[in-house]
Parts: sequence; C-alpha cells; structure tokens
Amino acid sequence: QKFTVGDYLAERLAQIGIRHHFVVPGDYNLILLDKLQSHPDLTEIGCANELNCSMAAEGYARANGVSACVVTFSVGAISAFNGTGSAYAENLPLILISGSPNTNDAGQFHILHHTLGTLDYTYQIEMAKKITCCAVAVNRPEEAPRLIDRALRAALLSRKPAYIEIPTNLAGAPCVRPGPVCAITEPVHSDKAALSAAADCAAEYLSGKQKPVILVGPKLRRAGAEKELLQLAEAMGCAVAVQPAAKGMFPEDHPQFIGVFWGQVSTLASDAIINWADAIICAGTMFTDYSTVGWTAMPDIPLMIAEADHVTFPGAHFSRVRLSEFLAHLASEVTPNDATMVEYARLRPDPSRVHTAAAGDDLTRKELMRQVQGLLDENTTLMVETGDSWFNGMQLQLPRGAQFEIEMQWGHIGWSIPAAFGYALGAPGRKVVVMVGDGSFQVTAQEVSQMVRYKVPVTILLVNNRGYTIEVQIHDGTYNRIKNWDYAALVRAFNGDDGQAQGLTANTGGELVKALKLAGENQEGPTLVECAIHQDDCSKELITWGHYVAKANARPPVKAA
Ligand code: TPP
Repeated sequence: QKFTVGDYLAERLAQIGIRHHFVVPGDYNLILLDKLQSHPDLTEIGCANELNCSMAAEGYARANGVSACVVTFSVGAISAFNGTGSAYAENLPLILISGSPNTNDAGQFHILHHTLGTLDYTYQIEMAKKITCCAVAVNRPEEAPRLIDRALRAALLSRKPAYIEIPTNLAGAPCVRPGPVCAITEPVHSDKAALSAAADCAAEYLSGKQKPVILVGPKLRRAGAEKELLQLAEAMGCAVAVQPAAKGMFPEDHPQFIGVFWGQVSTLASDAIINWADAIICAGTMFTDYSTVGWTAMPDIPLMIAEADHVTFPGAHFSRVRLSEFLAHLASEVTPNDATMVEYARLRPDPSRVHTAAAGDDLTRKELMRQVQGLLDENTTLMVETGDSWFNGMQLQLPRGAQFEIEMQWGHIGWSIPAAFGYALGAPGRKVVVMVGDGSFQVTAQEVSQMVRYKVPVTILLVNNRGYTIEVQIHDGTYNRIKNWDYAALVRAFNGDDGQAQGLTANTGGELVKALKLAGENQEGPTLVECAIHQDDCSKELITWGHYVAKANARPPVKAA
C-alpha cells in the first residue's frame, strides 16, 4: 500500500510518544483521520466538541509529555484554539492538526462551507500563529515531511503548542517515509561557556549572601528539571517554597519544604521566610497578578531567575543555558547555607488539629477537604479547577508521589473535566481525582460521557455552592448566580444503556464517606459526587486573595504626564 502524507504524520506522532490522538471528525479531516486510525500505535479518542477535544489533549500532554488534537476547518479549529491557548500558557506541546479546503479551491475563487464566506483561506493559520510556537500549512505533498518535522521539533523543544494544516485532498497523497526520529527529538544542550559562566556567576552571587532561599515556579516541571532542583536544594540545605502553580514540583514531605508562597495567602508561613531572605533563587517562576496576589507579594529584592533556556542575574544574563543543566552544575559548586531552614524551624506553624464532623451534620468545605486529604496517596493525581478548588487544593499535603495539576495561567473554567479525561488516558493506572465547582462543571460537562464511553475511572468531586463563588468574592452581581442542575442524575443519564458511571450526592459528612468508598470501587467508569455546601462556605484565602486581585483590577488609568 502506498505511503501518504497522513501516514507520515501518523508515524511521526507515534515516534514522538503519542499513543492516543483526540479528534472530532468533519469533512475536511476524514481522510486524515483514516490514516491516523490505521497506524498500529495510535488509538483514536473521540470527543464531544472541539473545545473539550483541545482541553483533553492539554491534559494528555500533562501526563504524557506531548499530545495531538485533530479537528476540521474553522468550525472545529477555532473552538480548539482555546485549549491550544491553554497549552501555550501552561507550556505544553499540544499538536493542533486541522483539515483544510481542497488545494484547488482558493485558485478557482470558490466560496466554501465552514468558512467566513470570503475567498481567503489563510485566516486560520494566521490566527494559529499567535497561539503556537510554529504554524505550518502543507500546500504540496512534497513539502509535508519538512513542514511536519519543523512543527513537531519546535513544539518539543519549546514545550509550546504547534499547528499543522493539511488540505483534505493531500492527506491521502503519496509521500516519502520519515528519517530517524532523533532529528526531531534530540534536545539542544546548553552552550558550554555560557553554562559554566552562569554557574560561576551564581556561586559568586550566593557567596555574598547570608539568607538564600529557593522559589520554584510552574516552568520547572515543563523544563524537566525537578530532579536537578532537588539536587541543588540538598546541596544548599536552604528552605524551598513553591509558587501556587508549581505545587507538587518539590516533594512536600521533604524537610526543606516550607510551603506555597503567594503573599498573604501562603501556606505554612512560607511568606515569612521569602520576605526574610536576602537572595531568592527563582527556578521556572511566573510572577503574575494571581501568583503575587494583585501585586502585593512581588519580592522586592533583586532576583536571580533561571528559566528553561536562560539565566538572568541582577547585572548579567546568560542565554542558551538549560535549566536542568544549570541547576545540576550549580549544585556541584555551591557552599551549603541553611540559614533560612534554621529560621524556619523557629517560626514553622504547629500542625493544626483537624476536627472530624459528625456523620449526620451538613457537609462543610472543611469536612470535604478533610476527607479529600484522606484520599491522597502516592498514586493519586489531584486536578483542581479554577474557583475555590484552587485555594482548597493549596492547603492539602501531598504525599510523596502524589501529583497536583492546576491550570492557573490560562484559568479556563471547565478545563478540569476534559483535561482529567485526557490525563487519565495518558497515565493509566493512576487514580485521578478532580475538584470542580458547579459553575465550571457546566462549561464542559459533556466530556463526562467520554469517560463513560472509554471506561475511564475518574473521581469527580463537584463542589456545589450554588454559583460562581470566586467571582462573588472579586465582584458580585446577579451574573454570578447559575441554574442548579441535578448533577448526579445528569451523569447517570450519560450511561445510556451500557455505561458504568455513578452519580452520587453527599449532603452530610457520612454520605460523603460512603460516596468516596463507592467511587474507589468503580473502576469501569467515572464517579461524580455532588458535594453540597452552603453558598457562603468558602476558604478565607479566597476572600483575601479576591480582595487584592479586585483592587489590582480596579486601578485607575495612569494619567499622562
Ligand atoms: N469564562 C471562562 C472560560 N473562564 C473563566 N475563568 C471565567 C469565565 C471567569 N470565571 C472565573 S471563576 C468563575 C468564572 C465565571 C466561576 C467559577 O465558579 P465555580 O466553578 O462554581 O467555582 P467556585 O468559585 O464556586 O468555587
């Protein structure tokens, strides 16, 4: 059988480690889908719509390192741009693949379905360029290998999404076979001179400081540098805090872990040590309005910031220095200095006593979180949705091996449902638990039906506080009320006549105990537990954070001088 453009793409996707590709069919991509489907190492996963499809791929990339989302022209791709934007913001190589019009149509000035009804068919790739690191359109079959390889390499190197457009009449066109995959996957190493100069500069910088601390940011994991960060931390013996979006990127049971740093809503008093330090080694950090609590928690000393491919000091910059190599190199040069740990030992808060609610009492947020803590083991991945679930999640103690996933940079409500579906397919055998608010759930609820279809045992804890509580705290109005659903019945409806989903409701602590037990036993599909709590039952951190973020949002325009 002849080898085609579609086969080339399939072979490359399989070679870079993709085992499942997420799709919604449409007439511009059907031949391409046939080709992908016929590859022995790729399993096609159908999604309910392209928003969910892109978010499922986003979640799969978190578990698997890279993912693919295949959609049709415009009506599909423009919806999938949302998950692609998320992948950009969250540093995940998601490959967005779109079918496109027959190559003859543009030159024949045809008006085509699913398009803007003008004669320009380049608008989609032009839009894609803004939200990917590389966007290519294959216009002749001979160009396919070069363009596909370029897009995939760019995505893998920069940990950002890429876009590949394949016309409907080219997916089945003859194509040559791909060369060795290392041409795409081989990493770029640090420049030797830059690396040693950067490490020397860092060692010298630190030798002049008394109270160094390490702050870990969300780009650490994406740069594959968690192991090396641990090496550096142990070589220094100093305190280590993480930013909220980096929770779980440094082991929380490690004696040097001092909590999540975000100003006034920090956990375990890590803010005291960050504010006390005279040098902050920032590894993969992102200082945003959210992570700095409306700019109230931006450290005010000069920072040493190590990113995926460069390091910046007060007074010097080094390009082409890989984060993992830099941290490992620095670990071998630094002088130990545990001053921040000594101080932390003095001010570390004592563990708080957790009160167990009576089984018959109305369910509260505190009791819910007490029970969620009990669910976490080394095999659990907890995914927390935008809303009070972020703040509740931050308070949990992750046992060694437990993973924590959050989409704090993009912050799309509804992310957690399709992303958990994708994540679970990419990490079979892990126990995936989602905490999601009622408002967020309503955005992407359909994807629970794909968990039913593919028998994915995700546990969904739907926190029903009757509305957009996080928004109530930032700025309230009638728009923050939503229609209540019978969530448990909805999930049971997704079963049709053969599904194994469980839809449960917990109004008391005792009911939640029983529901979580059933959830743990159901391995044949998702289990949703509607956890009903009072409308005003939210974390104090949400209220404080909401106050400062609202203040930052409301800054009046600066007057022209
Ligand atoms: N639209 C999208 C796609 N993403 C958003 N983040 C928003 C709107 C603004 N937004 C942020 S949080 C939120 C909204 C509408 C409400 C979340 O409500 P819910 O899921 O019920 O969580 P809760 O705050 O009640 O915990």
